[in-house]
This record gives sequence, C-alpha cells and structure tokens, in this order.
Amino acid sequence: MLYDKKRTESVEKETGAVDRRPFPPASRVENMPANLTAQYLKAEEEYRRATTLEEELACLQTMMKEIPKHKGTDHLQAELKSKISKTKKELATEKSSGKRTRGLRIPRQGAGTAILLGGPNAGKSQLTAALTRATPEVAPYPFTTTVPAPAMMPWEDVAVQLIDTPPITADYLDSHIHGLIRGADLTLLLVDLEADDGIELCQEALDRLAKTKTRLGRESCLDENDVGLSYTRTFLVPNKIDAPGADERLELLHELLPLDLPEYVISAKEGTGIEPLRNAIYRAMDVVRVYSKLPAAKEPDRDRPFTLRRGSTLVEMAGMVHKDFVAGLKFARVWGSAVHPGTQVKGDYVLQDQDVVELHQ
Ligand SMILES: Nc1nc2c(ncn2[C@@H]2O[C@H](COP(=O)(O)OP(=O)(O)OP(=O)(O)O)[C@@H](O)[C@H]2O)c(=O)[nH]1
Ligand SMILES: [Mg+2]
Repeated sequence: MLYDKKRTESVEKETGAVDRRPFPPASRVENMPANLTAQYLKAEEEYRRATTLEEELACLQTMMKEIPKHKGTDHLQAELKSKISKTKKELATEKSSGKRTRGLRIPRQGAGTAILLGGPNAGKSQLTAALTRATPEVAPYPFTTTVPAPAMMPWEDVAVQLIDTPPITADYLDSHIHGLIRGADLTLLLVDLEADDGIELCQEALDRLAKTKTRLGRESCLDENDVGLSYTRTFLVPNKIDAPGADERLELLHELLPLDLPEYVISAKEGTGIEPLRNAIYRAMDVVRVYSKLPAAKEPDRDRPFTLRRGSTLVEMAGMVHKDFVAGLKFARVWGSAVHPGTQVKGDYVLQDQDVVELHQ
C-alpha cells in the first residue's frame, strides 16, 4: 500500500492491534520485491523524506512513471493517481492562501539528523542540553516539552541536528513526530531508569508507534511487504544511571523489554556516557568530511567542511559547491588518505573522510 504522509490517525484505526515485533526480519530488508524497481523504491524513499509539497509531488510523479504497469500493480497505480491529484490540489491551496497547509517542517541542517524519543520525563531535553548549546526547559513533570525543537550537536569541526520532542504516551503522539522520525537518520529512544514506571512508559511509547506505520529498528528501511511501513535506525538510551536503583532497573529493562538495539547507558545530568554517545551519533550519520580548496590558495577552507554520505563521489561534491561545477567539472586534485598528495582524479572518485579537494573546470 502506498505510504500516505497524512495517514497517521486513519492507519492507526486500520491497524488496530499492537504489533509487538517492532523490527523486520533481515530477509524483508534485503530482498527487493520482484515487481517494484529500484528506481521506484528510491523515489518512494525520497517521498518518505520529502519536506515540501513540491518535493512530494515530484517523487509521486517519478513513482508513477517507474511503477511496472501490470495487473498486480493496478491498485497501487490507482492510489498513486489519487495521491497525485490530492497533492496538486493541496499545492494549489497552499499557493493561493500563501500559507503552508502541512504541519511543522524542520529544515535539515548539518551532517544529519537524530531525533530524541521517549516517554515523559525520560530526560530528552536534559540530553539535548548535554549534547548541544541549546537550553530547553528541563523539569520534573511530564509534557515539559510541547513542540519538537531542533538544536545542533557539535562533533569535531561539524555538527549533527538533534530534535527534542514532546513525550509519546499511550494517549498522546504529536502529529508531527511521524514525518520527523521518517526523515531522521537516527532515533534515540530514551528510558527513564529513575522512575519505577520508566520501563512501562517506554513500552507504551513503542506500543503507540507500533499502531502506526512509523517504527523503530536496527536499520532504516522500508518494509517491502507493506510499502508504507518505515523503520528508522534506533539506539536505546537508558538514562539517569546515577539515580538510586538505576542498575537494577537497567537489568529489568533487559529482561522485560529485550530490544535488539545498540545501547548507550547514560546520565544526561551528570555527563556519564555522553561523549561515547556523541561519537556514536556522529558515526551513525555515515558521512565523510571534505574541505574545498581554491586552486590559487595554499590552504583549504578548514572552517566549513562539506559533509556527504560515505561512498559519495567527486561529482556529488561539485554539485554542492555550485551546480555549474557538475557540467563544467574537468578534474580535481585531491590530498587525502587514499591518494598521493595532489593526485588528479575524475568525477567518479569516491571521497574519503577529510579529503582536501581542488576543483578544476
Ligand atoms: N538523576 C537524574 N535526573 C535526570 C537526568 N536526566 C534528566 N533528569 C531529570 O528528569 C526530569 C525530566 O527531565 P527532562 O529532560 O525535562 O525530561 P523530558 O524527557 O524532556 O520530559 P518531557 O519534555 O516532559 O517529555 C528533570 O527533573 C531532570 O532534571 C539524569 O541523568 N539523572
Ligand atoms: Mg522535554
């Protein structure tokens, strides 16, 4: 079924029962469906992460173009058609009213995005404060945070965007959370080890998400058997390890809620485990840093590295510097770990972390 970005409430009604298996079996992740092409799935992945109606429409149109046209996809084709016409209408309304019809949009910034989730009082805002220079309100009562708020987490010479969020409870799930989770590179699921009901509140938050098509998993992926179902890579972050009884509650957490996720035990308040978590968050963004250098300059611009997904090529970096560079790119010289200093490379060169690149056109 086609993923509907506004689906949250209706899907929850449709799905009904709580699926207590939050993670897809590996085979579902690896095996591509026989009838949907890689291009289709790529467009759908982009649709999942689109932040404007224009982007959504462009992705839907690509999906329509790429979908194999046979009986088996009739239903999906019809869904796509109706989604395209709805999106066009929404876009027209947005244009004529000058107001965005969709909810909160947090523009992506930095090397990637990690979103903090959890039950009330888990310490999401305290952790945001520990990892960034932001000063969100931290207080010992639930629902201190009422709207998702971005902040930048420095890591060496780059930064990762963190999003602090209101709590997820059995009765409450902020309507913007789905889009934000699906658009994030990583989720941090916080558990309160101080309160006796901390584990239960975490389970409630997971159950609430399990009623929707936005789930947490070991890896980010779309479920091929249910095209709308999306998993976002997640770290489990048991917090308040400084609190009395926290060790026992951590053991209990492992017993009662055995989640197959990488775990980072912390005290956001006292700083325990914060730096390993910071490093892991950055590493999960899976990016390389590249410094550009002008041919006439002796030194590269070390202040503002470009960050690109690991495996990106020179031509992708050229596009980030300036779109004219893509067509006009002749070659580049690279100083870095994989090549001799000043080696001349072509557009397909795979960038390495901390490469210095001199583009020539
Ligand atoms: N002992 C201890 N207390 C903590 C720690 N982290 C947070 N707290 C306390 O837990 C309470 C809740 O912290 P917040 O950061 O506001 O929790 P939150 O998850 O943002 O809560 P909501 O915004 O309501 O969802 C505050 O009183 C914090 O001081 C910690 O590592 N150790
Ligand atoms: Mg908060």
